[in-house]
Amino acid sequence: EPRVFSGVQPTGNLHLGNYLGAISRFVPLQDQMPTIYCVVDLHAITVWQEPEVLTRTIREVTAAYLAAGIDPKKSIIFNQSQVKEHAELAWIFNCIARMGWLKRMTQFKDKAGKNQENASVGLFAYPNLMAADILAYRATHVPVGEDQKQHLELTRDIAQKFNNDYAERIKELGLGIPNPEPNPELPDELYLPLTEPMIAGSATRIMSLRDGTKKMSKSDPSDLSRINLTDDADAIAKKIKKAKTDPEPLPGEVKGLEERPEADNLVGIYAALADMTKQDVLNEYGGQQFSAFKPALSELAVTKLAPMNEEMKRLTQDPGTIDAVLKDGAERAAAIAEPVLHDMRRILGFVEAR
Ligand code: AQP
Repeated sequence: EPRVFSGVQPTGNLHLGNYLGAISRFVPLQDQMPTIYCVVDLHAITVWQEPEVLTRTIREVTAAYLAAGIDPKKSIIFNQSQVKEHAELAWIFNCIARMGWLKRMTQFKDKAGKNQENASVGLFAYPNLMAADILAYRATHVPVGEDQKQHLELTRDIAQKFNNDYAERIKELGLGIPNPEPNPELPDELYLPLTEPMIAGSATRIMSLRDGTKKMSKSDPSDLSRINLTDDADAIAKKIKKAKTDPEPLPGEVKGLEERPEADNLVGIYAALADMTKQDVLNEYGGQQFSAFKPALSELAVTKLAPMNEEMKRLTQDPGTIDAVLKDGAERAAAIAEPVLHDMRRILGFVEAR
């Protein structure tokens, strides 16, 4: 059974990268298969969060989901901490994943910085919780940006090891599903699916507006580096005007964007916002200077983002409605995750209350 799961952390300013790389792509999927979209607050506390700010940001990400067009009747929208199965399964995966696997994760190295000794244990174990988020629903597809690719590979490794370690038990209990990708390294019946990342389109990695070699990020200290979903038209225009570029005009062919990270990024943003390919954009703007391209990009960004910005503002003024969406979503999410955890406890051999 195909099923989509994805999440966004409530950790500050949602930006254009989060929107184009993830949230905007969640919307069409809800008409294709069951979809579960989570506000991953347990992930957020792997680094310090001011409690009042966290509460506000959880509601803000929920508002962004709704304003982007995710329909709470079609999709399940909830925050992670309301469904206790995430934390429980993460513990089980802490015992499946190997230290060596986690030590290879580049995001941990980036986020922990030089002083790894002082990073929280949660930051190190973050990918296990992410695997739990996905596999508590036995989700098969995860739309994310390029930066999450390594974590999704780890999710597959965890599922694979679990399926292997408990192969006999899964069979005995009659809980397996036939392996859709027969492979000599795996048993012919699996309990956990091998999840596929969905990383596609021209916006899988939006870069900082100040440095075309760095990812656009919520935690970049420079606000000029990103377009926030809460920015108004003036702020968007100012940031695009100040965006770093090189002195050359835009090339006519995509190949001409190689070695020009800033130009490549701005063309990619235009393409993603207009739902065009980069080549389409260059067919229109190739040969032109940034002084002509930037105002066109600003206008497009404002047209696309302003209605969402308005709707987010309206929704965040009514926390009661947002909290009701989250509660309803959490109940529907728990109804899927509870039986999965029940099976997992049986597979592991735990004695449950009866
Ligand atoms: N620059 C980006 N381009 C495309 N996609 C991106 N995503 C993040 N940055 C970009 C995607 O957005 C989703 C949610 O991300 P997250 O909030 O879970 O965490 P993150 O990847 O750590 O995001 P940030 O904004 O970069 O936060 P910080 O600054 O805290 O590291 C994911 O699908 C992600 O791929």
